[in-house]
Amino acid sequence: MIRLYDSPVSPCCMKVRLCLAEKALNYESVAVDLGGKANLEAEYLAMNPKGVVPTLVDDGSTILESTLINEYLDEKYPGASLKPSSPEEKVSMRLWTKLIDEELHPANGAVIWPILSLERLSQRDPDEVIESLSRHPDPKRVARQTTIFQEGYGAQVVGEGLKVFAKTLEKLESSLAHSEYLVGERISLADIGILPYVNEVIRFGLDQMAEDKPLTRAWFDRMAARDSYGVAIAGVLGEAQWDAIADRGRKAWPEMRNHLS
Ligand SMILES: N[C@@H](CCC(=O)N[C@@H](CS)C(=O)NCC(=O)O)C(=O)O
Repeated sequence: MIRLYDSPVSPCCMKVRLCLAEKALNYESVAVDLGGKANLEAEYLAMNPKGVVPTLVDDGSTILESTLINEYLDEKYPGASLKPSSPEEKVSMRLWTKLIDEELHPANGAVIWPILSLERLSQRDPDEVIESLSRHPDPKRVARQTTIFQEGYGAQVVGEGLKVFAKTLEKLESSLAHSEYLVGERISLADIGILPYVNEVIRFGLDQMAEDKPLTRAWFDRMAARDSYGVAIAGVLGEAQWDAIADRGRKAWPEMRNHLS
């Protein structure tokens, strides 16, 4: 049985759940309570030394890194292939997944983390929050989260992250002028990888960023109409929880938007 160490709103976990759903694979989801720092407990760190989700355990092997997990699942299991067939298109697909790993996901930590966390953290003792943030093994993550906790949405790092999101939306819009999907005419790991981040823009109250991106909106609607979106993304939270997140994003947007002017 495939086991996924999972968290509902983590885009990296969404990406893996989308892949599992597209390949119609059964799996057991083990919830890792990120708010309660279960990812930093010794038992979890022994499996995933970076203290992050997802972790996939399959056939006695532990597979880390969401992009590699999706490549692994696609290689290992039959069913619809989620990679294009030509070597050139495989490179195009991996340029997208590389962009996600190297730029978009780090930016996500600056743009989406505050929407999910700041309100909750602001109700706690600040010294205790800073101590708890400092326990993460990745010093860059600690520095980023601490700065955002102290400076809020005006922090420079939030602006830098937003610019990465804006640049990615531009790139999506121009790529989608040539085809229905990011690489060629069918869904691939590139679409699956980027969908959770576009979902955040649209459903976390930042939808004004995609206002002038009709092709990206139409691609999002096509992706959201698939069964995989329902099980891997939409269905993991109740409507009231989605609305509450979107509300926080909408309240933050006027301050966030200043970074883009
Ligand atoms: N490169 C990793 C990144 C994983 C990652 O950053 N996961 C986040 C959730 S999306 C996490 O576990 N954060 C825990 C924390 O910040 O304490 C991957 O793609 O799997």
